[in-house]
Amino acid sequence: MTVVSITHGDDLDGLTCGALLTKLFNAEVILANYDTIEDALKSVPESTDQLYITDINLRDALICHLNKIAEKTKIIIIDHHPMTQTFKVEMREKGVEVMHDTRDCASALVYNIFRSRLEHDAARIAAYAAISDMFEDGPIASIILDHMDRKFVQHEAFILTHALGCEQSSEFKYQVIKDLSVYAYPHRIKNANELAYKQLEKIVKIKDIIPIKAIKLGRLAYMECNDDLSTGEVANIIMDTLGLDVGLCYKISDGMANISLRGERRLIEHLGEIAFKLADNCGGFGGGHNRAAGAKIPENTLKQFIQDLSEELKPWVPFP
Ligand SMILES: [Mn+2]
Repeated sequence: MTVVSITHGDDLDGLTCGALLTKLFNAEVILANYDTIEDALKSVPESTDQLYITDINLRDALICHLNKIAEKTKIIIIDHHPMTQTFKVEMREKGVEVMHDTRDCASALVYNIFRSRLEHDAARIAAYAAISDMFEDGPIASIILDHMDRKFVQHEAFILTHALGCEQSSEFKYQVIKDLSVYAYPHRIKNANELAYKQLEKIVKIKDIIPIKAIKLGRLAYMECNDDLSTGEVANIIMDTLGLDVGLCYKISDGMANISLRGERRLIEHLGEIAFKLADNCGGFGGGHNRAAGAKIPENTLKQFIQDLSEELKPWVPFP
């Protein structure tokens, strides 16, 4: 049986899904992100028996591509990003299996579905993803983590998270998938420690720049980043450095702005829902989780997007 896995290639949750599916089915893993998902779907060979799509927020605009694949291939979507009802219904009508839960990370969902076929060590792989994706409190992840040496598993998860923040080459990502699929310890993965250290140094350097470069707007601060850090990482560091509720970071390429939003732990607003709505108004697309979201919009609408976002974030009222 030929199994293909299309998974999010930009973070550890996506890579661990790929690793578990490699372990289970010897799947051929295709790494994708929101820029490349369409091409990834088009590249699925017609001879594929099963296609797993994990940790990717599938937008309604991709339904036509999925329908075409579903004619020949069994598609299984396992994800935790908010999903429209239209999407779920349309997919299920085409025989696509949709396993969706927003409470855990995608890798914990994959682990839970196949746990009877996986070794005990697979739980660690899902735990790394839960920690990295900030889904430690999910119903599956919390049970897994309750039985673990939490400090050890957290340290391993963060070595890998930071290493991946520093080294985004597909060569390194495929090495990580291969090693995790045989339950390697992250600190033993080639170059992982050195890369994690390098990433921490990069973070410290960007923290020095933020107070000078970032612009504050109510509960939000924003900044462009053109270096080799990810917008998601920088958005988090903006929030951290300035002590504000939401950090926004963007990169411009080909007339489009790629935006990441990160919010503080107790944020009341849902950044994913806000990003979905505002990006749609701008003629782009967006979405994501409560405290971690993203959008891609035409560059000339960026100012409006930021302005609208600051208005969505009502002035914070301390305990009434
Ligand atoms: Mn995820």
